[in-house]
Amino acid sequence: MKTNFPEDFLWGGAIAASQADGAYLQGGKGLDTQDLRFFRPELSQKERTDRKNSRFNKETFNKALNDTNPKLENYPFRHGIDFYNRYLEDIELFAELGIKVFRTSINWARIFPNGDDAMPNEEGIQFYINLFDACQKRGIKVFATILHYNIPLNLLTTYGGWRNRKLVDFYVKYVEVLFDRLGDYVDYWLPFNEINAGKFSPYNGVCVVPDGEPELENTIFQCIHHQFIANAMTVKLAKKMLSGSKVGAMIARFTTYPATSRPEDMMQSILDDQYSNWFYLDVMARGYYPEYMDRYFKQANINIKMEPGDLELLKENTVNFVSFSYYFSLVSTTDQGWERTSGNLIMANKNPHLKSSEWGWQMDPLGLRITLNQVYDRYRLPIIIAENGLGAHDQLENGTVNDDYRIDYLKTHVEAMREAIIDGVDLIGYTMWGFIDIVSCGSMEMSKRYGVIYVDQDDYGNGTLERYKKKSFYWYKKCIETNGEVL
Ligand code: BGP
Repeated sequence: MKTNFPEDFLWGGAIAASQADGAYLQGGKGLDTQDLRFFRPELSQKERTDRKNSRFNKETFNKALNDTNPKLENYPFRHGIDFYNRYLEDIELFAELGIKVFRTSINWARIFPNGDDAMPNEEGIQFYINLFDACQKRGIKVFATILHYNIPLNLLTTYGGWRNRKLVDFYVKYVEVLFDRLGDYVDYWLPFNEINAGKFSPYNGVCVVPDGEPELENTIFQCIHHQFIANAMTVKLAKKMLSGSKVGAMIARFTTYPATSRPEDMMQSILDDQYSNWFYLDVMARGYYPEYMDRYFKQANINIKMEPGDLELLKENTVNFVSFSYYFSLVSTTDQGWERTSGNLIMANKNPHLKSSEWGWQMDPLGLRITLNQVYDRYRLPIIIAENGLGAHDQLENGTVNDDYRIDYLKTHVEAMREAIIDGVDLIGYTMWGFIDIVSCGSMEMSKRYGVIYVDQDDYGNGTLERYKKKSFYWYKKCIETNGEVL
């Protein structure tokens, strides 16, 4: 019986190109869809936790698209934490922390600035060779997200984004370059970050601006089908081009409980689980559209156009591992008057038994053990927790941050991971989200910090960008050194 973390457990950290790299037009990179997302200084922090305030509508999207005089501080993703220019310094810090694996995303618009370019951008490829080589030289494995929401903007404005089946061809051409030029540096590949984001955060997931979309749900599921096909094509290419690398699936995990013991709430939790979580991993890990979705598609009048061979492609190209982001849990109920709170990507039903973060996310470490058991029992595949962490306000004092609240959050979640391993779950890795402070994806705030490494920058882009080790840096270093024994 496994009573502890495996000797080769992959303790790590995760970031995303859009939220960290900056240098949005440097090195031959083209504009991408996340470069348009803007910070709203007029809102309070509380107002920013409400998803509707950070989402595009047609008017705000067009305003950003046609902004001829963009102020950098209004578009935090355009400067990030300047990781593009500071990655060597940061990797030294990551090596000191002792991480075994580093998860980041590759920016498609660095490789193909317009997405439909005949040839790739050599300077972009070289950046990733340098970055991943620096990791390898320090004994850090690479867990590369191929697409973390941001497609080259031209693919949206000229081709309509993921609703156009052509995106599959552009994506496959992009992946061929990655496998050919970066295949020797990457151990774990993740074709899509949170592939269910298309349903819950349409602009992030499938680059669809919801309002003014006549058949929104039909469009979203057509886009997601194209992403399923692109995912399967990536698995197929990996079999042909790569030896040993693993390709995985990932969702944003919405772990949910019935709000009461009423059978109606139990049924609602089963449906919520199927429609929010299992559907996406089932297609990529089991290789077919599950029957329970027939009911959903019929009720929502959704008709997905498939091409000959699509179902065979899905069946023959399932993933090698599964992963998910886990931050919070929610409850399912048929009671329309249930109290709501914020969560990752969504507004959620509040669980009265759980405490919430400053952004309203319900902290539930035991929920992580529950999730790991559920996911492993369903797929019997190795699991990597691709994201987990606590977004909080931090106060830099005397060159550090006394973030005991973050240590408590991380400690209880690592303990839940250990319990799941003792339950028999094949958990192989954990990449703490935002382990170096980066710009929040949901609220575009720098002040929503996840890191064990503090970055001196505020919500408006002011600061020295200096990096500082928080108290949690030393906690995580010890956790890694002792393979999860000393917490
Ligand atoms: C996930 C995204 C990450 C990250 C995380 C935390 O959905 O994959 O990019 O943003 O959420 O969310 P936030 O940054 O809104 O706190």
